[in-house]
Amino acid sequence: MKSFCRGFLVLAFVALIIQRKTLAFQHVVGGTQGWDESTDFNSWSSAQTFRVGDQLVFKYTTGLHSVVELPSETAYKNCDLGSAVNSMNDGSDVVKLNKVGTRYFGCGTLGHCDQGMKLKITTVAADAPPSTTGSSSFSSSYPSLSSSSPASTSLQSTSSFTSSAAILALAVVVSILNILCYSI
Ligand SMILES: [Cu+2]
Repeated sequence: MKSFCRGFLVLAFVALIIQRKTLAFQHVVGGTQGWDESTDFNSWSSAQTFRVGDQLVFKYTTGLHSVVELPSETAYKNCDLGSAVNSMNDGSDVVKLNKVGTRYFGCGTLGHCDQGMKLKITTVAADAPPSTTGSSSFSSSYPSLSSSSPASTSLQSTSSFTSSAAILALAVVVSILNILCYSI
């Protein structure tokens, strides 16, 4: 009975580690201000760690703005919307960050990109350490679990919160199993 219990415990730990590594985070672009001319996208993006598997969500009023993906640093700097490689206008546009590298976005509405409504982000490997300083504790890599930054907590989406809650629940289950195993 004891060995069975220990075996199950190991499996539970493995499940916990796997889920931790595959957790996708949704970054709502611009935070609570969303995709808007008044948002400071440089300061928003510098506070984020974008990882392979994460998603960007552009939230804005349909018709007022749009999202175009630009192919290069030059196109980004010059707001060369004619070179766009992708464009979206649903008001809640999701972009999957599926590989390491830099990506560029701008608003497709005339003049908005030139006013600064553009975003440049760099995606790092899924297991890369967070860009912001912090301890290497379980919670530091993901803003949704961090209590030190109320601003980033408010950025979390429902789905990333659910994933984090699931991991916490699993961690609690593993802890309980651990206690049970040693008390048999
Ligand atoms: Cu716009």
